[in-house]
Amino acid sequence: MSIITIDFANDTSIRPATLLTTGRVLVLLLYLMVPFRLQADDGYELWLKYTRIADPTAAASYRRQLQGWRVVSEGATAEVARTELRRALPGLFGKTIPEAANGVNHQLVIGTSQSPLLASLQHTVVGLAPDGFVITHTRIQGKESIAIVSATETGMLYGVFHFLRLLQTGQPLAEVSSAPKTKVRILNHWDNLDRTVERGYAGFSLWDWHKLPGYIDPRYTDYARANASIGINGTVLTNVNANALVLTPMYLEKVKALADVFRPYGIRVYLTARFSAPMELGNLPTADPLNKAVRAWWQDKIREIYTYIPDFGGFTVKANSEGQPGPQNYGRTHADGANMLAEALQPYHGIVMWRAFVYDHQVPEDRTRQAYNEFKPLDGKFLPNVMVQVKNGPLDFQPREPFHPLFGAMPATALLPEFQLTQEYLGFATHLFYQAPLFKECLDADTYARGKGSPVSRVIDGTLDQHTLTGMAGVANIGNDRNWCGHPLAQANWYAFGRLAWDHQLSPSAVADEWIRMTLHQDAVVVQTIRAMLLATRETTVRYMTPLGLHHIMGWNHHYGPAPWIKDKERADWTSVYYHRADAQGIGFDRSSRGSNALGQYHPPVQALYNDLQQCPESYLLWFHHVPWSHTMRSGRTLWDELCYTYQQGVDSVAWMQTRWKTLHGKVDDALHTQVTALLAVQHQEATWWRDACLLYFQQFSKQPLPTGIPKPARTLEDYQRLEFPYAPGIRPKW
Ligand code: GCW
Repeated sequence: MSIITIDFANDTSIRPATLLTTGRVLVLLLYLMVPFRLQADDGYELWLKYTRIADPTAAASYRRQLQGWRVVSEGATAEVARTELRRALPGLFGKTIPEAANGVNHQLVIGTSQSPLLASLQHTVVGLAPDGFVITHTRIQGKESIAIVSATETGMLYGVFHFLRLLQTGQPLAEVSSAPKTKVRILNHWDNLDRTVERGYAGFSLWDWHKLPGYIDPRYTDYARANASIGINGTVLTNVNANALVLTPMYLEKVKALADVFRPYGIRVYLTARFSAPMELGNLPTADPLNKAVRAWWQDKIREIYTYIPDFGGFTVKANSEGQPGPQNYGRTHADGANMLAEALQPYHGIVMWRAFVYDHQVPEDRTRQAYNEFKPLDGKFLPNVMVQVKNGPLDFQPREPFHPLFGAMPATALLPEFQLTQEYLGFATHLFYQAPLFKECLDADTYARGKGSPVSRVIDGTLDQHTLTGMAGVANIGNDRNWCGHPLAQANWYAFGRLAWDHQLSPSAVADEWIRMTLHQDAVVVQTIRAMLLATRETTVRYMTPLGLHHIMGWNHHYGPAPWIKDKERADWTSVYYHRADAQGIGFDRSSRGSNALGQYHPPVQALYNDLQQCPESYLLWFHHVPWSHTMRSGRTLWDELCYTYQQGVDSVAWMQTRWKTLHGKVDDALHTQVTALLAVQHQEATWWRDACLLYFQQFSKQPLPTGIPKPARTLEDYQRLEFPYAPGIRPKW
């Protein structure tokens, strides 16, 4: 819908009396239009749209409890809270709720527990984890009140966002006490200084380095609001494949400008540290972490950074991985490297997030075993302000991987799990893939590190081994696309990451529900339909891309589309044949005790679960076993037939999603409907492509026909093999 505005004031043919009446009519018209959207939903507002509460009974009940509101703390964060409420409440209720400085009956009072007015509530926040908050019904100065209170300003802001979420999702304004289960809830941006984004599918980087610090894009504030609303409190601005230039004064000025924007939202800024920076920027002959001059260089550099950004969070480091420099270049260990930086950061309370994503093609060892081999012996050797950052699985963000064996293997080390919100291996920003079920599968997996009931979630929230430095990292799926994440529904992954980093016990379904209600629609049928679609996406994609435990069979380098035929490259561990090992006998990577024994890196009950081919859950079958084509599956079908049917099921599920989405025509925003319809069609096409290309390729080994019901592929295997995508997104342009 578009509205035409007429500039009455400049139209001299309209007499003042008419002007008044016409003006009033226009105001009235605009007022009547408030509940409806004035323009197509372009996704920019994310889950902070604050559309009018649809259920009049709920709205009336909320209104009775909200005759006025006030924020009784002062400071930048309190001001942020006020601004958010001024934006949100009129949107939700269609009219302003007065700010009542002196208090009214049925008021909302917001502040920290240090505010004199909330002093009587101090005890309610004692013992809550930092930045936890309470929402409680109480009397303040004799007036019926709902109080939002926290020991910290950031916690107070989180409480405000939580309260708004209750209104947005139609929940009762009951008592709440909520505190984050992890401490460092952080996004990793793989953003380069030239604004390309490694594995980014939502446009270019948000950070407009060239215009910073002079021009502060208002979008930085909206980014901070969105993060704060879901409890994210840190952001690593730069790619882990790092560029040392970001540590120079010219860039630190720019980083400072961003940090200044984010600070009132409780968000700290972090950078990636290129290990060879002392050579590149400091002209030193070495970057050896035990070298005195190198250590002094980092100390000076870190001191300098803190003069710009007094609350700088610290560094993420990718070292000795995929060509990045690191301590091993000098015969030192990862602990030597991490500790050198940690020691220099320690006086400022900064931390080091040292990535465990390391593997070396010179090492004749199953790639999935290498990180454990490298890091397990270093357990207990890292300084207390180091976290070892471990990808959710032992390979690389595949549609399905078992949990990383380092979870549960380094009790003396703070482990930071890394998830990839950007969909490098999950259909880019074209496929609908709601990742909360993937995150949860990893978080809920039992490591058995201290016997049954030792899930990854308890390793990373510190409760299993009594760590206080805890967290969760997500590789951001954010770019400068108007809707932030490329696919209009991919914002759900950003949202779900934040919510689960705050509370890993939330269910993917509940999180989806919240996101849909806040972002798309409040109607029960719409919510149910979209939620069912979102929850199906993970399994669907696994089926049409990498069923039954297959992995890493995607396009070369850009990782777009199927390419199980990739072989004979400079690194075997970057090819597909290395992973699927299809031959005349069967398919799959034997990681059992008879094979690479990657399973041996897990605790015995986990080994027992997967080691026996007959017992192994079929979702991990080809991850852990090389299985004969004729193997009988639980369905009674042979492995070959099962593989074919599973690919087919994947394609069929996308078709099912298309029919579900069709039912929403006219119910959700038109532009959104059209866009998602088109993307689902692409997803269906690409799912079909995956099925056909993979089955044709594997058929060369199984030498069996496609079973009944599996359509004949539209093209030949050679056709699929010839496809090239020179400008697929997400890789650095070559110039
Ligand atoms: O998934 C792989 C990507 C690389 C990435 C690397 C990593 C940033 O293909 O692009 O590099 O992982 O996690 O370091």
